[in-house]
Order: sequence, then C-alpha cells, then structure tokens
Amino acid sequence: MNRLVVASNRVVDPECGPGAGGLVVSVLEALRNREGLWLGWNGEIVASEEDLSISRQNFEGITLVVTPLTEADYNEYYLGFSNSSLWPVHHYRLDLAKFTQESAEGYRRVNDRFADMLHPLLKRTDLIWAHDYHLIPLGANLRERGVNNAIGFFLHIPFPPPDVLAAMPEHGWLIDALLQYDLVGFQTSVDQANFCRFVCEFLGGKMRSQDTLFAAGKTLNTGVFPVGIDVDAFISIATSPEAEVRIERLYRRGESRVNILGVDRLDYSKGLPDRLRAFKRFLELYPQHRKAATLMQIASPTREDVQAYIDIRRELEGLSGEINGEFGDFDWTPVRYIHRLVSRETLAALYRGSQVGLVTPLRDGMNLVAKEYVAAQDENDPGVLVLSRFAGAAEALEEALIVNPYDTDEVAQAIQRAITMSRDERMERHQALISRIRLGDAHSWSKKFIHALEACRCCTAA
Ligand code: ADQ
Repeated sequence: MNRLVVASNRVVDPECGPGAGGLVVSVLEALRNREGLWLGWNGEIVASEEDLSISRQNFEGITLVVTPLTEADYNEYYLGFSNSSLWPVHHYRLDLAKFTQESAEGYRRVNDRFADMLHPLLKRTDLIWAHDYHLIPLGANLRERGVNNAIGFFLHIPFPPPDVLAAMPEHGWLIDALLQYDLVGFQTSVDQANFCRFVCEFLGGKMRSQDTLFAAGKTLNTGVFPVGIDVDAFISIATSPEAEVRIERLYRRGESRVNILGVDRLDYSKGLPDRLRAFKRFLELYPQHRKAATLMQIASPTREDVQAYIDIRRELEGLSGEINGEFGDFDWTPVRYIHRLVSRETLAALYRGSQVGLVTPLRDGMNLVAKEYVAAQDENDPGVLVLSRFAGAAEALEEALIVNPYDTDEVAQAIQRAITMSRDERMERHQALISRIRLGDAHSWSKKFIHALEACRCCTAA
C-alpha cells in the first residue's frame, strides 16, 4: 500500500487530539492506515523568516511535519489572500473581497515554502493529497520540483460560477495550478460543474466524460466527494449518560419549551443576521410561541483580525439585543447568543435537546453541523433540521426542511412547520437522513477520494 502524504493549512493538534470533528478524524484514519505524513502550519507565529524552523512529531503512528508562519505570512497568506480574497470570492461575496499584491505574494511564498519542505521528504510511490483553498498551488509547486507522484486536491469550500471567479485578479494562475493535479475533488456536483464550466468556457477545455476534462494539453480527473462526519463517534457522545445530565442542565431547567439551535463559526457565509431576522419574523407571524420558543445561537470566534468578521459580530450583537429588547420579558429571553467555542460533548447535548436545528448558511461547502445535528437526535423523538438550499449538505439531505436563507418568511414558516410536525413524520424524516449521513460518513469520504486518486494513475499506466 502506498504511503499517504497530506498537506493542509493546519494539522491535528497533538495536545488536544482529534476530537470528534469529521475532517480531522477521517484524514487521521486514512493516514494511520498508510503510516502517513501530514504537513502544515502549527498555529504559531514568529517575527521573521530567520525564526522559522521545521519540527517533526509522531502522533498515533503518523508523522506530523509542522512549521510556524512569520507575521508577514500570517497577514498576507492567511488573513490576506486566503481569507480576504479566496474565501469571499468562493462564497460568491465579491463585495467583501480584498485584493493586494502583497497578499498574493505572501500566498505564493508560503505555498513555495510548503513545497520546499515537502519535496525532500517524498518517496517515489507516495500518494499526495493537498487540502483546501490555502494550498491551491502546492501541487503545481511540487511538479516544478520534479515530483511525478499522483497528487490530488480537495476543495472544502464552494467553487463559484465562472463569472464570479473571473472577477478575481489572480484567478488565471490559480486555475492553471489546479490543472496540474491528477484529481480535483469538490463537495457537490454544483461546485464540480462550476469548475468544469470555467475550464471549458474560459480556457477552451473539453469534457471527455462527466468527471474528466481535457485542457492545456493534459487530462484532469474531477469528482464529487461530499465530506461526512464520524457518525458512530458522534452518536456515542450524544447518547452517553453524561449527555443526559448535560441536556438536563442546559435546557430542562431553562425557561424555554421550544429550543431552536444554531451552531456556527461567526462567519458572514453562515447567514447569521438573516437567521435572526427570520426568527424575529417567526415571533411576529406566530405570537403563540412567544415566551415558549428560544433561539440559542452558538457562534465561535474566528478570523477576528479581518474587518468583515468584526463587522458581522457587531451586527449580530446589535440584532440579538434588538430582538430581546422588543420581544423579551422578565421570564423569557428570545435569543441566547453565545460567542465562544464549546466542547463536542456540550455541542452534542445541545443538538439532542433542541427541537429545531437551524442551519441556514448563505453559501457553504458542505456544513458538518447539519450532519452532527441529525446524528445527535433521539431516534424515537427526533428534532427537525431546517437546512439552507445553499449548503452543500442540502444536495443529499433531501428530507430536511430545505429553505432559501434569504427569504425570512420562508424560514419563519419552516420553523413553525418543524415545531408542529407530527412525531411520525419527524421519525420518518430522521430515519432517511441518518441513513444518508451513514452512507457518506467521514471514513467513506477519505477512502473514496484515495481510491479515485489511485485509479487516476492506474488508468494512465494502462
Ligand atoms: P466550516 O466552515 O468550519 O468548515 P462546518 O462544516 O459547519 O464549517 O464545520 C464546523 C465544525 O466546527 C463542526 O464540526 C462544528 O461542530 C464545529 N463548531 C462550530 N461552532 C462551534 C462552537 N461554537 N464550538 C465548538 N465547535 C464548533 C469548512 C467549510 C464547510 C465544510 C467543512 C468540512 O466551510 O463547508 O463542511 O470545512 O469540509
């Protein structure tokens, strides 16, 4: 079996372990099976390039190779090009995207450095798997260094329509870089189609089959690999005796009889202000639920040095204050807004204790919260998932109540429908949803990608 080499912006934290997060668990499992190597940033920042070092660490049989970033790298590669240019463009938000020459150079510099670090560690037969928008050029950088191994890339975030991408100043070389991979994987068929359309319409590429493109003199394989969660691990956290105690503590002693839950990184792509407005509309349309229904919104801090994230936080705090001011009473707080990271155990209890899981991003690659919410439910009395049609998860999770997150009336009506749904219908929907998330869990995700990557080279050799 060939060794697997993974490169991603961050690697698993050896101090905290994998947790139950889908991505880390599945990547870790695939690496363990192949005595793998994982390269990335260790989360530390140093003053200048002279302070950079590479360290190796063994974690559960796999080798972690990590490096810090310099302050300039952090500002230009991470906050700059990755999170202020690529992230907004890929989430269809050209209005929030910022482009500077320095950030593009910082992005190229860090990707070059990662390739320099990785190149001497590679064996001829290694399978190489690069992850996400931070590392788009890594494969091309390795090719420039003479690496002829099978190299795959998986994009965790959406791929925008051709005209949106074309507005981004640096898009040309990024697409050329993607063409250097053997396999490029996407979360949904919409993302895959957007990419293929770009290559065909702007670069004269030709589709050879549904998943195969011919462009720039070479064949590129693409595929749809929806990310999943470790379903059994999540169920076991949600059904443990400790979870029962937690639910009691978090909810039952509370004032609310209907718990509606949102869990997200505090990111503008997650549609939090629209969600709060929809909840407000729900209280206006269905006054019978006043004093009974509470929206608990857990929003973990993220990228707090980027202005757009400072703005969204302010907007959200303003909105929740406004709703509480208008509707709240001495014995009822309509919106409970919690701005912090919470443990997997608490999350699982929150999911299980809520009647409605409100997952309404404006655009999302997949959205693992939707799958975690389903996994955590009591199968005999499950809650209802209200899911944005613009989350990648909606492509498979048909039995959720699918909504347009921009339409506050529609979301308000879906909340009402969820709350009043019969137990039989809830159980039926839940059964279908849990089968779907089992079918596409974290383990099958990494297995399918790696098999497809291996197959690329088998076909070429034949
Ligand atoms: P994210 O944008 O981070 O991931 P998501 O898929 O929802 O979004 O994953 C978030 C993870 O963080 C979940 O496991 C969730 O439980 C956890 N989380 C969120 N808020 C938390 C909080 N307050 N405390 C603790 N944990 C919290 C990116 C893409 C997604 C894609 C994933 C995986 O943007 O579209 O689904 O990668 O590919």
